[in-house]
Amino acid sequence: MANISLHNNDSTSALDYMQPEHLRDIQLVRLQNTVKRAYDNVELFRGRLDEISFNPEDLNSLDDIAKFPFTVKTDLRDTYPFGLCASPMEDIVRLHASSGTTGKPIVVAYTQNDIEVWAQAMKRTFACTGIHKGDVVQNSYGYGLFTGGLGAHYGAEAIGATVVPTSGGNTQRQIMVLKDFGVSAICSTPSYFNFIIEKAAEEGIDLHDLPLRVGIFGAEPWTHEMRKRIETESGIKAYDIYGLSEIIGPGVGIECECQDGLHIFEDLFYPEIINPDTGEVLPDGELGELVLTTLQKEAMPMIRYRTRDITRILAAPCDCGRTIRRIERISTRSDDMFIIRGVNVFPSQIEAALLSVEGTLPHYNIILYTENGMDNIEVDVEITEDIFSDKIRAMESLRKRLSHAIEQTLGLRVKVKLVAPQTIQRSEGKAKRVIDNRNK
Ligand code: DLL
Repeated sequence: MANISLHNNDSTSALDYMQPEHLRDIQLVRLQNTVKRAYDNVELFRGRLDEISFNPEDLNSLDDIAKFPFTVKTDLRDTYPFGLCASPMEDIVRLHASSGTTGKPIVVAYTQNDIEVWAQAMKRTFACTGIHKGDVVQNSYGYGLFTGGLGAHYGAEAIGATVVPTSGGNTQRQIMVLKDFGVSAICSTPSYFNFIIEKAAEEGIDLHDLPLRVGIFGAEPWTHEMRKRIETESGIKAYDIYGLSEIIGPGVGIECECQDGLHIFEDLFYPEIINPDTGEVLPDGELGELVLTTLQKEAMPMIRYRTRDITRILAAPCDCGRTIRRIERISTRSDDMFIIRGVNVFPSQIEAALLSVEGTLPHYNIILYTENGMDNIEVDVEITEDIFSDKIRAMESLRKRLSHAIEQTLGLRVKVKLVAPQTIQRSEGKAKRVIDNRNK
């Protein structure tokens, strides 16, 4: 193995253009270190590797990874709060937590080195979107236990940009900052940016007139149709950013200027796609669940973590020239799916159908309910003021077009309700659009 630098602290973006053999060499050394660290310091990993009689010293090929058992979210819950830590508490300089809908959150820990690796991952993330020194980055991801705020913050500083740490919420102030501080890039959830667009319009501000050029949107699923809406309404280029607390936070993957899949920083995170039902590893190009192994995390190494996020690896070279592979935009999580009258339905399919029809706004709710023992879907969608104040006939015609578009996509008839602008609750972070009232 010739002359491989295992430290990515100085030159960053060069790592995105490595020869695949070079990358694999780096991945193998880092995987060996990670597995050894996990085995030596984390009871759960040691127990699982002992169970399959695997000695970390025997790991000599990347293919060995397929032998390891998966790690799942309940492993973090069961070992709450620090059971998966591989570093002593005095070496841990930061804790974050992901809220989850029920029970205890999952807690994630970072050493100083982890924080630096993360900042470099986020620096590369921003570089992919053309953000550079001299840009003013408004960071509207929540600061706090959520990884979005501080994750993006350190990366933007690392690239030399000016960060405005607005965090989420206080939308009027967000707009003032956008307008007055020469902001050229914004980080937020796509749903929150939609809210900002709407509020700005109410104040008579057209985002096309501002220096804002780039949006870094993620932390929740969004569709191509939503991207088109955002780009048209604001005149900016909207990039999809992916990440999860268990692996590091934001900075696992990002789109480049081609906006055709998200590059994964493969020297830091080893991706696999599996069949979620059987656990079998699938070849590049096949749709399945993304499984990630951290290659440089110290405080909380993660081996074969099942993300529940559904995607595929796009192995074809990207036109941008980066050699790190891409994953397809994550349209759904395996646990977001619901089954209605025998049909598998993903919320993103409904979003795509709704936004393909003119006259709708990107604010909607999906309500699941039971009637006469049958499960049904009602989609409440806001429509533009023009249509809302128009004749009943125009509204009925729009409602029919929407029902038709959804039926075409799902193969299922659903109830569509047009609601007045401003009726649906806006989100300042991750949107919650599915309301499950079944059997209530
Ligand atoms: O959402 C980290 C993050 C912050 C990512 C800011 C991007 C920007 P968690 O709160 O742990 O971490 O949630 C992770 O959110 O497993 C996905 O299901 C979902 N998710 C994150 N980014 C995307 C995306 C942060 N671009 C979970 N598209 C993940 C679709 C996403 N889903």
